[in-house]
Amino acid sequence: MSRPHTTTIAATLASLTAVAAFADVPPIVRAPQDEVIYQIMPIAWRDSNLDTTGSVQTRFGDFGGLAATESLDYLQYLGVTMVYLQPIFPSPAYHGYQHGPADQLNPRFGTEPEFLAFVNAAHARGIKVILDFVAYGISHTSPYYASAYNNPSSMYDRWLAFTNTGTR
Ligand SMILES: [Ca+2]
Repeated sequence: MSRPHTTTIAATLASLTAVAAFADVPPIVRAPQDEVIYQIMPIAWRDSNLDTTGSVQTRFGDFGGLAATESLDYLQYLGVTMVYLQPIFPSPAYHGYQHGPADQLNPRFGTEPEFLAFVNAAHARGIKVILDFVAYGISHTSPYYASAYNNPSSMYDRWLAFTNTGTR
């Protein structure tokens, strides 16, 4: 018997796969053991828009920074064939490992066209892009959490364990 959340996860993964399928340049196929993988925490990578948080210039990394010629030149110089991006979904956590809606991109990093521009530029250099989708943890901003909090009849109630301490 299929559980409701199985359908939701499948829809999310299908959505992410669909985004990848819209990339203009298909990736080069290699055996996994032949890949040279480089892990990137997007917030700590190259900034392209001199962003600020309040009055502080934070210059967080973003999709434009990933797609920058200097970034791709560096990765290519290292012989990288696959970039592993830590979570790029909306999240209250800087590292992204407590995500909110997983069918959206974190606007801190840019837009979907900017993300796809990075993917296409990477593919054009023979570099694949894989995404870290966090299936084991969500944040209080997740639609699953919002539905299940104080609502045992939620279809997501069984996904989460709540305590009675009055805290989330
Ligand atoms: Ca930035």
